[in-house]
Amino acid sequence: MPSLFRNTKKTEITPKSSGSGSNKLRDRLSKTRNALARGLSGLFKGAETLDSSLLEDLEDLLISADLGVGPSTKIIDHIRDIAERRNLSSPSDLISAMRDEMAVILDPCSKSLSIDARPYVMLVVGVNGVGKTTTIAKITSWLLKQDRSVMLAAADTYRAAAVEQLTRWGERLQVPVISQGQGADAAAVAHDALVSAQARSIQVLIIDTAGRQHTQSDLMNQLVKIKRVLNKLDPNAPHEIVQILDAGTGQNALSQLQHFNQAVHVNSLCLTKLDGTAKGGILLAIADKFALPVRFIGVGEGSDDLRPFNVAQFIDALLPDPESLD
Ligand SMILES: Nc1nc2c(ncn2[C@@H]2O[C@H](COP(=O)(O)OP(=O)(O)OP(=O)(O)O)[C@@H](O)[C@H]2O)c(=O)[nH]1
Ligand SMILES: [Mg+2]
Repeated sequence: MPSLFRNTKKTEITPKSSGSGSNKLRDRLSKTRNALARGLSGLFKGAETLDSSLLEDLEDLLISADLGVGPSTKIIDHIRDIAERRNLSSPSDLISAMRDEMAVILDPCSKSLSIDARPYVMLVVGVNGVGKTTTIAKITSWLLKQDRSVMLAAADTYRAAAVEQLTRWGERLQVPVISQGQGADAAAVAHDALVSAQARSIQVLIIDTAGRQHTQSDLMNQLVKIKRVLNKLDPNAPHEIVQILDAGTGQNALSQLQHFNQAVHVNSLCLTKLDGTAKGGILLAIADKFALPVRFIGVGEGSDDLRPFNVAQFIDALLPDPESLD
């Protein structure tokens, strides 16, 4: 094999910022990308050929970047497969091969939100502090921009502050919030909200729930009860159980999803806090294991810091520019 990686330039890790949507996403995902770029730069520097030891190091790098063993192995196998058939003449070829396999792994997650019922009921679940309530506000803001009518339900009755938080968002976004205050039966709140949304012909009802750990069986059963109560009012409700996962929790997100999925059968995901972590690669591990639609990704604390998940844009934001590695 000819010398491949001689004269490799230093990897550029500063994201370009022309202000376009995809470049803004690159800015927000810069922690993950910079970590990958540093690792790749270190690998390519001094490497002369694409040999098995370089591929092993690359696999280790991907695993340590939270992509997980499954996706990392698939990416390396794909690179090896291409290298057997044609010359991979530069790091940019290698990055392109990574990009292609990542797109295959993420493809099953690429199903955008489709509002095909009225009211379309979204039950939002997840462990404590992952960004459920903030994501509900962001989704509401996004839906309002699509001229959808939205109602919120404060079924996190665990803490008074939780009801207040959602009510404040409702006021700010000017959407109705159904609540019964702290200590109320969460399923009763969900029930009243759906009755009200049906009566007012609201397009989307989003139900906030308390953060919970899978070990809290009473709280996990509460989710089952909410689901059952909604189902009695509308056999198709909830139309979507959305689990919110904090990207910063890395591999732990996988076990959170597994446990919630066992309890209530999760239909879709939102991955939050991608702006604050170098663990954004976890989305590949999630995709590989669960193949669930990822509706949105959260990239900040503001109500507009949400992006519908787009595979190509996400990979562009995650990987360093191939040109910067030539
Ligand atoms: N940087 C960043 N912060 C976020 C994002 N999403 C949520 N947060 C922050 O995460 C913190 C927790 O968010 P909440 O929406 O209250 O989380 P929660 O899951 O509703 O929390 P509980 O109801 O207590 O379980 C807040 O400070 C949010 O501003 C995000 O995408 N990026
Ligand atoms: Mg909350």
